[in-house]
Parts: sequence; C-alpha cells; structure tokens
Amino acid sequence: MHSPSRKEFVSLTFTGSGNYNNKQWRRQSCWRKWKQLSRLQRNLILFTVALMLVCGIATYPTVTEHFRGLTVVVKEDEGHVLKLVIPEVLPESDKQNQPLVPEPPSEKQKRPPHKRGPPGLQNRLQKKGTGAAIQVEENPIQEAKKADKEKGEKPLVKRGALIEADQATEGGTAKEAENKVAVPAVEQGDHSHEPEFDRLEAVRDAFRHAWKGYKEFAWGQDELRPISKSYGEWFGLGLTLIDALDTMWILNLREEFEEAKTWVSTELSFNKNVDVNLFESTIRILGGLLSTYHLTGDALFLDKAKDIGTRLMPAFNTPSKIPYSDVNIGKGTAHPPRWTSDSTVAEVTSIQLEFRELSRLTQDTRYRAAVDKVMQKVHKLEGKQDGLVPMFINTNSGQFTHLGVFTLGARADSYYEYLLKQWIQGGQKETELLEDYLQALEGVKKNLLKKSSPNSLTFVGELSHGQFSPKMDHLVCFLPGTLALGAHHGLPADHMELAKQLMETCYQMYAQMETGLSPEIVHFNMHEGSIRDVDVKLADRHNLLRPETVESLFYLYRFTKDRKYRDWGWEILQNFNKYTKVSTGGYTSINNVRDPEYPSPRDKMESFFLGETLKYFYLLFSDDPELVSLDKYVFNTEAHPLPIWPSAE
Ligand code: DMJ
Repeated sequence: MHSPSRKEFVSLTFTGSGNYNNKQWRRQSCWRKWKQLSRLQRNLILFTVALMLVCGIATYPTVTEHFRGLTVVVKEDEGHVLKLVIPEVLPESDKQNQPLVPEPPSEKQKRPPHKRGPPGLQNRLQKKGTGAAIQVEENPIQEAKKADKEKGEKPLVKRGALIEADQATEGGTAKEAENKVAVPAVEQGDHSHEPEFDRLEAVRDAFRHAWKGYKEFAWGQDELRPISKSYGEWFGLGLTLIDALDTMWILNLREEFEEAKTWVSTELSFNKNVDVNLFESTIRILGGLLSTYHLTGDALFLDKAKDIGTRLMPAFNTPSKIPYSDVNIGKGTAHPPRWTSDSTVAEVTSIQLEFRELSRLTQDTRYRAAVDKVMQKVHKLEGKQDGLVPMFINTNSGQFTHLGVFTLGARADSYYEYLLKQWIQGGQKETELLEDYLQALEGVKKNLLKKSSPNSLTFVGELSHGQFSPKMDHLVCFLPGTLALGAHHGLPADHMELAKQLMETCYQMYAQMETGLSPEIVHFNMHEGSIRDVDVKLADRHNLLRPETVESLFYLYRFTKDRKYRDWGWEILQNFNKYTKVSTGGYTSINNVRDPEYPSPRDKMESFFLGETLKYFYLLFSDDPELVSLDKYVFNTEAHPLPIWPSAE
C-alpha cells in the first residue's frame, strides 16, 4: 500500500545541476528517478509505452497500404471535400505538380482510424457525439431500418459517407467530367422516380469508358492495366475482347462490336504455343464465342468456337477422364498444375454447358461425351457430405482428395450452379443432375447455413472436418440468383425465400463497407451481443470488380419485380464509378474497400467486368424481359447466354 500522503503523479522533469552535461550522471539520475516512482506510476508508464507499441503495430498495415497505394493521393479541394486523384490519369498540367514519388499522406489528409466503421455511422457519429455513436455502432442495420421506418420509407441502409464522396467527384477536372457517368443529385437509395433509361445509359457509359481504356492501351491483349496504361497477358488470346463481345451486342453498342468482330476475324488465332486453363478458356472464350454466335447468327463465331473447343479436348486424355487443368492449344498436350495431379472440382464440373452446346451445334458428339462422363463420375463418387463436394479431384484416380472441407465459394461454387443449369439447358430431363442439386441444397441448409449477430443475416459458411467457419466468399453470392432461377423453373418455393434472404446478405456485404463495395471475403459474427455482423480480415479487403451480387440482383429483380433490387444495384454501380473508375479509361480492382480515401488501385481490369458485371447491370435495369429471356436462355458461369434446348433434343 502507498502512504496516503504520497502523491500519485508522474513527473519526468529533470532538475538542472552543474553536471547537466555529464552522461553518466544523467543515466544514474534517470535510473534514480525511475526507482523513486511508485509501482503504480511505473506500471502506468510501462502500460502507456506498451499501448503505443501495440497501436503502432496495429496501424502499420494501414500506413503501408497508403504507401503501397502510391498511385493514389488525396487532395483537399477548395470546398474542403476530399477527392480521389490518380496521378497517372491527371491532366498534363496537374501532372507537373506531382512529385515523382508521391509523399505519404499528411496527418490532415488521413482520417483517424477510430472513425472507421460502417459508413452510415460516420455522419451520425459526428452529429450525435461519441456516446450516442457507440450505441448506433452496435447495430447499424437495425438503426438505419428504424430511421427508414420512422420516415415511412422502405427499409434501406443509407450511406452518408458516400454522398460526400460523390460530391467530391463533382469538383473533378474537365477530363474527369467528360468521362464521368451522370449521377443524379439525389440521395442514394431513393431513385424510385428516376427513369430506367438513365440507369441503362449509365451502364452503357461505364462500358464505353472501360472499352476506351482497353482500346487505347490493351487492344487485342488479355487484360487492361488502366493505371499504368498498359496490359497484362494470361493466355495471349484477347480475353477481354472475346469476353465482352455479347455484352456489346446486348448493350446495343454496335460500332464497338463491329471493331471487335473485325479483330476476331483478322487477328484471333488459336494456333499458338500457349498453355491455357481449361476452365477459364472454356467459360470465357468458348462460352463467349458460342453466345455471340447465337445472338448474332454470324458463323464466324461458331467457327472460332469449334476451333478452340477442339484444341481444348486433349485435357480429357487422363487415366480417369477427369480433365487436367491446363492445355497447350498449339501443341495439343495437356497437364495438371506443376505441384499436383489434382484438378479443382468446380473447374472440371463447370465446362459442361459449353461443350454440350458445341456438340449440339456441330453434331459432333465427342465434346458432350467428354464432359458428360465427368458428371457421371462425380455423381457416383464417395466423399460427399449431404451432397456437398470437396474442392479437389485427382486426375489419375478420379477420386476426390482433401476430403472433409466444404464450401460454396472458390473451387466448388459453380459445381452447384452447373447442376441446375445443365438440367435446365437439357430440357429438365436429366434427373441425376436435379437430384444432385436438390441434395446439395439440403446439405447447404443442414451444414452451412447460419444467422449472423446482431442482425440475423442468413449466410453460407464453410465446413472443415466437422468444424464450422463463418467465412463467406463474395463468390458465394451467385447462390441467390441460382436459387431464384431454380424456383422459376418449378423447384420448391422455399428456394426463392432463401434466395431473398441471401440476397439481402450479399447486399449488406457492400452496404456495410466504407466504399459501398464488397470485399473478397467476409467473416460473419455469430456470438450474441456482437457489435456488427460482418468482419473483414486485412488480406481480404480487395474488390476485383466481381459480378456475383449484381448477377443475383438481376435474377431476383426479373422474378420478383421488387424495385429494391434495382436500387441496390444502382448504389453498387455508382460506387464502382466512385472508387474504381480511372479517368483515362478503364476500371481497376482495388485493394481496400474499407478506405474510401485510399482504396489503393491494383491496376487491373478483369475481363469479367465487361463480360459479366456490366452485362448483369444492364439486364437488371432493363424493362424488357425478352432481352435474354430466362425461359429461352441459360447463362453460363461467365454470363454468356446459351439456348435452352428445344424439348425434342
Ligand atoms: C468468373 O470468371 C466466373 O463467374 C466464375 O464462375 C467465378 N469467377 C469469375 C467472376 O468472379
């Protein structure tokens, strides 16, 4: 116990003396002073130092992210509104003032980390003060819904911070203004009075902008790198151009389509000594060419489809007939990845729609026979749990490997999607496919479906050797759309109910982020009393411009006509425009959806942004149910529509 007379304060003031310059004396004096402190005082100092260290380590990734994202600086404009500026895309005059290596952001430019959190909170936090804010922060969705209810509006989480960011873009350069999609000056989430025409035009503008970048800096190459105004090669086959063909047709961008078609007819050759991934080239290239053939009736695309389809066939020459992951389309040889003889389950079971259609069109049964055999084998395999499949399959033994791990995300996702879609494509006759689909859904409900806390969002987690993990990839957001599609084709109505619940969850994965864009992976909280539903790990904060949520919004809107799905899609489109659009052309993946000031561009526009994301946006906003009718077409997993076969076939 301390004596009551002893004063409990810390003083680090050193009294002056003649020995002031004597280091030895100073060291002793410091030590003496330290010893004179009470234990409480010393503990207090040690605790403060430790706290500072921990804070330093905790903020390190954010700081490094700022440095990693050196391509982005934030300027304060006249209106004191923070504005995103990408140096590479600045007008020449501004570029001269940019340091070669941008300086790290000043303190003024950074937002203190404690203000981070669901964006809807931040305004209220400022208005109400910290005490009230903590309460709000405990349940953002319910608070927002309550506020909506009080105002007599449809429940919708609003995003104050984004309105700010949107205003910020209004002060942009002439060049930026020229490229900017017209965003009506209305509060987000309330667009009920807007004509759909504006939204369709906004999607066409977004496509034109993306295409402008591709055309200028990556024409005929696989992927645009919009920040460095260059390109990246994967297969060397003009991936973005082929993936985007039917999107241009659907969006009625005929001039752009004709240019691309000329390239396909004069430049595209598959006679190349390159290794391509069987799955990726099937869904993007074969699928893209087949659907463009159907939409346009131009035989050029069928010829090209037949060429690439035939060149991919060596992948099936394996001991088990489960295909290898990679094929050299010039040499006609195939092989698994260097480190394993396994293939990914989703990859070998999500090439069927395309090869089956190729057989139907060419009357050459070999394509279909190869992919049907894979499905028949997988249908009978041991190692499933309630219809759920593991993620790997061995090309020698034909057996599943890495047993006991189940997900609807990466490496398994489109297996489930293609069970249903093959059944639909084939005229609902192949009952094994339907059985596997229905059984798998029961497996999902039994093993993977849970509710989050505090807002009871329904989500699909993962299972690893009996252990549940509340982790959900953005990729899983294909599921609401697939469930709704099944219900539309006569499967139980509760599939639609589940679709609606999961749709809300996928939307919240966007709405609860500061940029309004979903991260790649989220973790849901399940413990009672959790502050928020969704957590995001540092490594999972990126957004690759993926389509799955927009895809599902399209299906949900088509089947329910509930306008909220369009409004959610509209919010997402605007946020892509705010945080991923590069002024000189193109859109970029970003590293950090939690930081609207430093989203940190990755300098890559994936081909599926044009092939899928923008196409689904357009179809979501279109009032024409015959624009790719879901009674006549089934979309492959890369959003390329293929016909549902006439019942006789
Ligand atoms: C696309 O290539 C396809 O949608 C695939 O099924 C999953 N990954 C991407 C989009 O996210």
